[in-house]
Amino acid sequence: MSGPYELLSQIVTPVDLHRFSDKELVQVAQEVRQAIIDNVSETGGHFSSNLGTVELTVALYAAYSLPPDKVVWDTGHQAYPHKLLTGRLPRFDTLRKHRGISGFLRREEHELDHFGAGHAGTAISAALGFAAARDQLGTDEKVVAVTGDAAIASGMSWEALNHAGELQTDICVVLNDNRMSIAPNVGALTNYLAKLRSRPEVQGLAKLAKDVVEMIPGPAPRLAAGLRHGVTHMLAPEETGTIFEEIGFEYIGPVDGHDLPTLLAVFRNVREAKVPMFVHAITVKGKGYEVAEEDSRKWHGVVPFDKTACELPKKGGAPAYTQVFGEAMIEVAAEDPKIVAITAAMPDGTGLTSFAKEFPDRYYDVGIAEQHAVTFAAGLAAGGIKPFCAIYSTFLQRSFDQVLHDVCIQNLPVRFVMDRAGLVGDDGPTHHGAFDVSYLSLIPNIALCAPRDATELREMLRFMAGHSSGPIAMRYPRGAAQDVLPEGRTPIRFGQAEVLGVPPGGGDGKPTIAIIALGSMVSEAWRAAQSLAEEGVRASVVNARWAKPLDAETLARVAEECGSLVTVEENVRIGGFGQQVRDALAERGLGKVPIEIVALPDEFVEHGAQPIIREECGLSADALVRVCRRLTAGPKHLA
Ligand SMILES: Cc1ncc(C[n+]2csc(CCOP(=O)(O)OP(=O)(O)O)c2C)c(N)n1
Repeated sequence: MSGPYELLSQIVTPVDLHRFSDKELVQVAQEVRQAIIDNVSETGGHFSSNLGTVELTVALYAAYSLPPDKVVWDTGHQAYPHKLLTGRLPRFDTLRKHRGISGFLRREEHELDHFGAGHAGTAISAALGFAAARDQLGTDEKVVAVTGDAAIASGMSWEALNHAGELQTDICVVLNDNRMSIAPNVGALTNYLAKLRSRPEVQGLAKLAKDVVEMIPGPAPRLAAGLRHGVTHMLAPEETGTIFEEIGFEYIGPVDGHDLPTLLAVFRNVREAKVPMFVHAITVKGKGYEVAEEDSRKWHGVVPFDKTACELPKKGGAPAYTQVFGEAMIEVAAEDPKIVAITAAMPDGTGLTSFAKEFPDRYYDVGIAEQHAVTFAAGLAAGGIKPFCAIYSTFLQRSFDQVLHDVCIQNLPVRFVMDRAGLVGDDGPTHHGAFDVSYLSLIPNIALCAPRDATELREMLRFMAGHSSGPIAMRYPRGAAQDVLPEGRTPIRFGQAEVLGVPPGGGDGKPTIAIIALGSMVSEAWRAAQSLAEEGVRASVVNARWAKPLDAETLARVAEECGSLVTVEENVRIGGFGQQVRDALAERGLGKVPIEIVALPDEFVEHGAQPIIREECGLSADALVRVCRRLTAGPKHLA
């Protein structure tokens, strides 16, 4: 078959690569790159990270035998070449779409997705687990972990390297070093890697490895010994010991991660080694698509774009919560010099990029180190500073013990700001912020609020700045933050809900049902109440504002007045807002008031466009209308 993917379309599984000559593998790489450009420009997805791993993946998969060998990808946002080399070309146009293939690796999606991820820093631990399992079972397959220069700086990666150095088992760690996280990479380790890249004696090594390999016909296990004992040491015995060698790895590199012949030579030999190997590959994010090479940050994750014009569509519409937070942060910080902001490698994602420019000395990017970010914030708070720790809901899961043990037990006034709380859409289950109401509400001392719109976000942030009696967190969703509700607002007070009442047009008389909504769901509740009003059902809407402490007094009053309640939240039901409302009412003797809890199910919600998956979970105005109709049609326990 000829055509744009002449060779790639013949590859169903990576061992098919063994049939191709090294020259043909260069063509395979070109086709993989083209398939990424062709498809991601249609579907959106991670772009620059995947263009950077094309040659690395082709070389690895041609040199190793998958299966039975195993490759574990860190995070998975750079594993589209892996998907394309494992027979998923025909479905690649469904990438990240509802019921299509995932943007990350998933064990249930493919047998060669050996280990699923989405959060960074897990690959070396998981790969070491596979290697130890192999040793336990007495088999002899090879195990490789591929990790990025930002992911490798995370605590877990170092815990795993430390362990691997001691186990001295057969494992290969490939460092995909492109000097970039999403934004430019940070931290002392980054500076160290830069030093490694620039050492002239080390730069010669890859070439030496290649030259020697080329002199040996056929597979070259003999060279493995040379590599194992460090070509490095052969060349410059004293100066070239790297930190990776010091902790028990044989270090190979740096190698040009786009030079396929060199990569093939290196991996074919590394595969023969039986001790921990560390291959340092230098890559370029966005490789082969000029604008993405020039600005890989902008092209990290993209929406569909015009691949010929090489342009991303202009952003329009209402500002996102992220942007509103970023602006509000600058406002509150301008008024209080004690305010500082912390991000864990997500300056753009959290909206702190402008803050960083405005207050460079009051801004900390700690890298992919959410656990450290939280305890660092605890230290800052204990030292008399007002830290705002901006971490996505899903990534704060990493820091549960730091929130509990370092912040909350000591009642330290750390301010947590959780973007992407709720269903995020195309990134799927690893990224949905589905749990924070549950995992934070169960911790004593912390307060948790959720704004209903942009204006309320600003007001809550200001409230948080002035709240110094203990830890406090705010959650808000991915997406636009327009103000959609009626004019008029009540000021933010600690632990107090806002009763919005029945929308205009609902007629006179007492409401017969109340919808108690948290944060992102307030606008849906309001829309539902508007529809119900048209049908003559008077539904009162309460903007809960606080998941903790609950405004039990107001909720009890509303329950008595309306006689039935629906709670709605973008968090799992178990341990969530609704269950707490039900408990609070029961404690006040109102356990018989009919109450329906609308929340995320006790399962991992799949990826797909936000409106589609919200609707599937019943988190939409239409779904709320149906629930309210059912409840108001049923018998009443309270008049
Ligand atoms: C625990 C965690 N924090 C933050 C992120 C968000 N994130 C996704 S990719 C990425 C950068 C990864 O950089 P690197 O490991 O160098 O890989 P590259 O993108 O450069 O290939 C970040 C911060 C994440 N996925 N997981």
